[in-house]
Amino acid sequence: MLRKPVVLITGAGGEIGHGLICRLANDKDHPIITLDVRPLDQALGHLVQQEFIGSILDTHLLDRILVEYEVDLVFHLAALLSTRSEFAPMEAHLVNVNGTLNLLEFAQKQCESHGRSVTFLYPSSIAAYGLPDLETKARAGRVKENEWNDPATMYGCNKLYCEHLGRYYARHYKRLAVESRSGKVDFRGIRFPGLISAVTIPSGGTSDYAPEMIHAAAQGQPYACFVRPDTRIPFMAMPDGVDALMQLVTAPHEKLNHTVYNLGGFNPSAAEVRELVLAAFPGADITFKPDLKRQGIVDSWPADVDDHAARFDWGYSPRYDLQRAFAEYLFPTIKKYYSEK
Ligand code: AKB
Repeated sequence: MLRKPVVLITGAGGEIGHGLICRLANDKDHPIITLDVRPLDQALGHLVQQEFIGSILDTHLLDRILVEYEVDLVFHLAALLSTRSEFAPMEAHLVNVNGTLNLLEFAQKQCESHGRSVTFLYPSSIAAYGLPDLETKARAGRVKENEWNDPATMYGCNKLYCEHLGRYYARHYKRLAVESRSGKVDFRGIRFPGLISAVTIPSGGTSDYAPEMIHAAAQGQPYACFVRPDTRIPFMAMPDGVDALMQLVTAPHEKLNHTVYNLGGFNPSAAEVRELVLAAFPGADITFKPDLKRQGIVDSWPADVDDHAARFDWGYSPRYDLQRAFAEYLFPTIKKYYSEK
């Protein structure tokens, strides 16, 4: 029996996976298989060829997938986010680092078995940066990929290290072997800012205050924001995040001068997000009750990122600036979403 060529998405039930499955499902050339610890929502489950329920730490399960399928493209989305990782750093390291290593090894074995390269898409994060204080953060402005790589969270350390692991598999894997085995895994990373989706609510992250504020207002629930009003980090609308992943997949290898790219979208302060939410949902009850510890994490992330490299190398060009994201995507989609629930 021939193995079937497919795309593998790990952590498929998460926020990015949700948007990505809907997008990839339109493309009949790319049947999807997924791996997640929890079953997918029924609506998503119908869009995929096979759903594996299990952990990225289960190497027997990965071997089974290797035997059954030819994978040319991996979206490795499974991870514990920053807030959750800070409560369980050992578990975070296990899932975020060992899990990623398992998937890189899986991709390498896939290449060696079907003889083609495997494109490996890895969502890194602005958490890979660490600014020591607010004064430095203000002075640093839009940070470049190679600046301030001193993450102050377990999640950020995991992301930065896995970027390096990806580069190792792509360029140096088993460099002392008689026959070179590197250059088979085509690792491509994106350092995502906070992502805001109109149809899913994040959990376990520290950029969650913006989407939480919007979704609470849309449901008529009060919300106490856990960061100060002047807090500023970059965000992007989920459709732009999914578009970017798809664009980076198809970018010609020779155009890519980096293994990991910053992406920016817009970077409102928490107070500016609140104002936009109040304009769309007048009377929404949004207050500020900073949690100093979570605040410290967000304060260590840059106020904005320099995404010139992505724009230049593979034509990244987000559809949504701040106004358009709220007016044309978030508010209409969220209102419809909750009215149909
Ligand atoms: C988190 O808050 O942990 C994530 C991220 C910025 O990577 N949303």
